[in-house]
Amino acid sequence: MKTQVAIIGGGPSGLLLSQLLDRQGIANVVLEKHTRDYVLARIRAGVLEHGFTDLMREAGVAERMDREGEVHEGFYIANAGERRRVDLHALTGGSSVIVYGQTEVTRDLYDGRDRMQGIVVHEAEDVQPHGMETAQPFVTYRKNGEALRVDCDFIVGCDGYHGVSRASIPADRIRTYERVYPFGWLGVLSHTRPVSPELIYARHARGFALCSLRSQVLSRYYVQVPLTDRVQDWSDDRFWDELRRRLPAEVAAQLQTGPSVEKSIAPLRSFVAEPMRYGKLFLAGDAAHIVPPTGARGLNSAASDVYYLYHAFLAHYQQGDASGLDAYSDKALARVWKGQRFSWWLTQLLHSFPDQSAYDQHMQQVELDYLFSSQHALASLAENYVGLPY
Ligand code: RFL
Ligand code: PHB
Repeated sequence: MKTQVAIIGGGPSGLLLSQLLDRQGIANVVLEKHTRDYVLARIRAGVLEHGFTDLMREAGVAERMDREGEVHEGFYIANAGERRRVDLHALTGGSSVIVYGQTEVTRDLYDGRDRMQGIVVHEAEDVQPHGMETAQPFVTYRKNGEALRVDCDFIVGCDGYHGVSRASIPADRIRTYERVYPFGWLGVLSHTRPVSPELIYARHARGFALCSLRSQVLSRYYVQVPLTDRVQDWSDDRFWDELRRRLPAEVAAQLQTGPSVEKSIAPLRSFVAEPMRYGKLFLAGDAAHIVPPTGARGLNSAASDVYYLYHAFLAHYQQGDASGLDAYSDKALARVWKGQRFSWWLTQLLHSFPDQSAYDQHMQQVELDYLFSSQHALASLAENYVGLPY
């Protein structure tokens, strides 16, 4: 096969870039390791910022998101039995977020690719980028036992944290920064009415908890757990009991419980790889950076990479201007690091750490007291949560 841009990974980053490029007549191929059903079964993000939703509209795949996604103008932070609202709309001069699951985003992107007869190869095995430092890069893979090759102008690695793209860059050409947290999030999806119409982020001595949702009949809840816990340690009953204990009493009393339809544990990690380019290979999304989910920045940071890269490819192919591609890594990383800062700060503020001293606990408490006593501090939280400008 011959194409202009070979995209490794068919998650939200790869599919969104593919869809945007195709609509501008830039040929591309997506190589995805897993089946479509597998990709769609992963339950992940739920909160989308404006930059992301605008990009979905530009990609022509926003119709269902605009119809079914819920606009949220605020969320709550609970602490010591008390719940206080962060009024995103008032604090940002009219901004908000959209609650719409990553699963639905991915489904809409697949439908968009189908409508345009885009090439998305599933179950592509042993995908490997080559010749990144030459004028003729290419990607090899196997499908149904057959060895195949895609020749291209550029390769984009959208293959997530465990992908092959970043791993193919020589160690002396990439630097990584990492912080691993000593806990994970146990998440449960259930066909129950959400306990609150808006998200609740709860700090508690027993550990953090989050009440989120996918719709008014589908709830998504998380509790902080030690990394040693396994999903099978957590019966539904144990999960609901623990969640109730970490919520303010009046919220816990309202909690509707039911069988879980999905239950999984995600470790928390902060990670950045620099630069996000090696010759003809560009990295985007989780392939280059990871945040703990606390600030709802992961998918949104992936979308800003896609935005910068998409515009850089447009300038290259439509005006013969390579400056956007040359500036991509620096531009994307400047915003990525701000997302890292926000996610690290909110994680630090709301979780209990195993080695936390009484002093550290006081610091969390006073930080929250200060936050809700200062419109400036609240406005800073709000502007980060709805997404910094591109
Ligand atoms: P993905 O989604 O990991 O997709 C990468 C794709 O590449 C494929 N792949 C390969 N394909 C070919 N060859 C290989 N060698 C390959 N290796 C891997 C994989 O099968 C996969 O399909 O990365 P992408 O597209 O960059 O998207 C990133 C987002 O998925 C991620 O940032 C978010 O889910 C993070 N996240 C959240 N982000 C938000 O913005 N808002 C949220 O509310 C939010 N909540 C969350 C989250 C992540 C969570 N977990 C599970 C860590 C909540 C949780 C619990
Ligand atoms: C989710 O609904 O899965 C979700 C929402 C907000 C977060 C993280 C996850 O900060």
